Amino acid sequence: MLKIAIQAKGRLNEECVSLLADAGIKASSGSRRLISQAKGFPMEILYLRDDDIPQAVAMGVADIGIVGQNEVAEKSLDVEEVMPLGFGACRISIAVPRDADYTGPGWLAGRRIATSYPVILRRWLDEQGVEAEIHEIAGSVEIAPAVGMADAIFDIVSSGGTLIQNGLREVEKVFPSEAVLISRPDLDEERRGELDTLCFRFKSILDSRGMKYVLMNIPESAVEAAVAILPAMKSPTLLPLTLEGWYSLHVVISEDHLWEKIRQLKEIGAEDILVLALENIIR
Ligand code: PRT
Ligand code: ZN
Repeated sequence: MLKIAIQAKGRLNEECVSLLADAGIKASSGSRRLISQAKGFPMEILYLRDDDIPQAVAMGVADIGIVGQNEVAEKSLDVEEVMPLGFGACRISIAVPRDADYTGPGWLAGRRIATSYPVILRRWLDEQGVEAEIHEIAGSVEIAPAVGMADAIFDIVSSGGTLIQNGLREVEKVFPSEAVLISRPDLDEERRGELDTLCFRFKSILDSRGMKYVLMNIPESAVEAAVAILPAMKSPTLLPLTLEGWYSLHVVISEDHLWEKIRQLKEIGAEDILVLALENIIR
């Protein structure tokens, strides 16, 4: 049986619980218990602080985990990144006071940088050949420049709103991150098989995200033009209607292209277009 570690509460918790649920694995959400037995899959769920997840997996307390790539890189422990999960997107960036005369990484030389990610920062500064003073602080990094504790910060940015509120400007996007499935490297055969099953389910869920199932009625004369407009996994499905000379055409379309494709399809004579949600794509 696999033991998975997920964040107990915080930004990643809800998406972890819903990804597991979409994969047929029911976890008790918002549970205050440290550990719970999942329904629908041979799995135990361990609820931890995100900072502790890489270590729990490296030590074998959990077999697998879901955590931000930022935490995986910062802890630099012996865990495998199995697959990115498409949520929790952010970046770790250097930010300086809005009106600082920042000219490039060299500006940081000899200056003080506040961060909760000293390992990733040190690695980047070394790559840049810059020597700076790293001040490790646990929280509220963004207020450090205003209170005179630092000249710059190295912190997580998502919308950038927090930086603006604190009079800071993002100047270097150093480390892009998203939530990732990690595994201990020494899984036995049984658990590796269970992990493969889990990955298969996750992949089919991620593949279907942002996709719509579209059906329409189309006259025979427009079929060729419709096929040329539509991207499809193999080719669109075409079914004859009982009405002579008309077909029902089915296709999966990415949300990004949906409205443009619909406009083109209407132009060539498609009617009664239905757009449906898609839950899984099993390839
Ligand atoms: O209690 P625990 O230790 O588990 O939680 P935590 O408080 O350490 O982590 P949490 O829940 O804040 O974040 C968990 C993970 O979510 C992080 O490790 C990242 O991988 C990811 N993530 C994605 C983020 C953000 N987006 C994010 N915006 N983590 C933090 N932030 C912070 C950011 O530092 C800023 O202060 O949110 C604030 C708002 O960001 P803006 O740019 O949108 O204003
Ligand atoms: Zn944390």
